[in-house]
Amino acid sequence: MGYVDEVLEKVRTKNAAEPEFLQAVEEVLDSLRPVIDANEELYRKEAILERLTEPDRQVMFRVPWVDDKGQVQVNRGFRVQFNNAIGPYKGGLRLHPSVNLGIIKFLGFEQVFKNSLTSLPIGGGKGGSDFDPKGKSDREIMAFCQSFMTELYKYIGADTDVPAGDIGTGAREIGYMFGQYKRLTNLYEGVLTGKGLTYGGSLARTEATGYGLLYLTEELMKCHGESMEGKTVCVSGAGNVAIYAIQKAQQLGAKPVTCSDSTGWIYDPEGIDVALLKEVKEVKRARLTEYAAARPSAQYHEKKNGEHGVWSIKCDIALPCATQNELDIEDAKMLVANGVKAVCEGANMPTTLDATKYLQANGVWFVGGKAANAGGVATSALEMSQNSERLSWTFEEVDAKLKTIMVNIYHNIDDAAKRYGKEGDYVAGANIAGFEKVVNAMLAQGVC
Ligand code: NDP
Ligand code: 2IT
Repeated sequence: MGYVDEVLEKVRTKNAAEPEFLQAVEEVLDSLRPVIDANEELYRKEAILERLTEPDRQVMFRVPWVDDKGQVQVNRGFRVQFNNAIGPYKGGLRLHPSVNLGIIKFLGFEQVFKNSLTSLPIGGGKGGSDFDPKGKSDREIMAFCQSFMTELYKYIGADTDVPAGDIGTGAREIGYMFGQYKRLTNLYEGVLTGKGLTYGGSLARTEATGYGLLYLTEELMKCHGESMEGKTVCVSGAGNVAIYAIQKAQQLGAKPVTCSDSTGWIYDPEGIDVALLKEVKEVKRARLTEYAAARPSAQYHEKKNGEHGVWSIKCDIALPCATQNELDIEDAKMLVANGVKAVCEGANMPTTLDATKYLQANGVWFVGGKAANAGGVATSALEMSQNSERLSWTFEEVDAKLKTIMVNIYHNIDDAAKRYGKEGDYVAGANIAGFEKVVNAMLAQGVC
């Protein structure tokens, strides 16, 4: 049995109850075969793949907090520090009832390769909790965040591990967590990114993941002789990534016509009204029904299992920006039948493995999340730099750096795919380019 299959077998046995983690590992190891085959003896001797698929450490802890009725609630907290070969652990905190260890491990594993692709010195980690922020008062959110940080602070630090936002964690939650970290440690340091602008946050971090997704998509289109001008774009999600993806798509002359949340989706043939979407989601924290109520051109559809939702709308470019496994094989067939040209992932692992293969086999330009959504964490690393030098850069400076990083990522993954005879396979290109840097660093640092 070849080295890749041997390790895959071991990973499946050891992590049988973690389907999302196995899915992420299978995608990466499978696409690394040409690189592994070329260096099999060395990598096997050094147990490179065993080391890459086992987190440095994983912390799980109780998070007790008191709700508005005086009732004590208990959630489970997680931080998985996956690999710090190229820099301190870096990655978001997800607050969603679906969170479990396997989900955090898949996100942490992907983060290692994504962070390497940014070209910045950041290792990979991820954390979160099964806490559901929906419907909670501000006081309840603060109580949870303070309790969460009361345990987490022992394991993180500006040069150790720097968490940030993800699903359910935005500026409000990062603020409460930063305040608690400061009280506990008496340190004012860049221990979290995505902070508010008055206490060390970076301009353009809020916009960065969505904007970065579009900078990469624009470069992809350009290199295939196309532009964004006049293109119809389908976006899923209505959170941080989706909102700023929609905004930048419009700025580049495209027409985003959909968005969605966990209960329903919008088709707005006149193009999404970003100001209204921001008001509904960022200010009121309301459902998309409120968007539809305020916008005559919008059609609202309840989410129904087995239906294609936003992927049933004819488009040139599809940008899944909600959550994992939200675009399956049936959705992929629908997109291909409707003539989609490009699919670029704003979310982490939103496309199932069979859907990815189907899109690629049908000539769709497909860029996975590790490359396409790396703009968020890249800008977090720029926030870390600003915190270290105790300076703040202008919006234009950060945005220009973000654009350069995303354009470079596209060319790096394109080149890596070509080097291994996989031209146009941007999934393989991203995994190979991300892997090479991390493995070089691991080999140089000895057995650890
Ligand atoms: P938000 O919490 O801001 O928004 C998430 C959106 O996705 C909401 O519209 C939410 O709907 C929807 N959603 C979440 N979970 C589900 C689910 N299980 N089923 C259906 N819809 C769901 O998160 P972000 O925009 O920050 O994150 C979106 C994706 O992008 C995630 O995969 C995240 O890991 C990834 N990402 C985020 C980055 C960042 O900087 N924030 C960076 C790189 C990747 P509802 O409100 O109804 O729950
Ligand atoms: O998935 C991701 O890259 C993020 N949620 C952002 C992580 C970060 O540290 O900014």
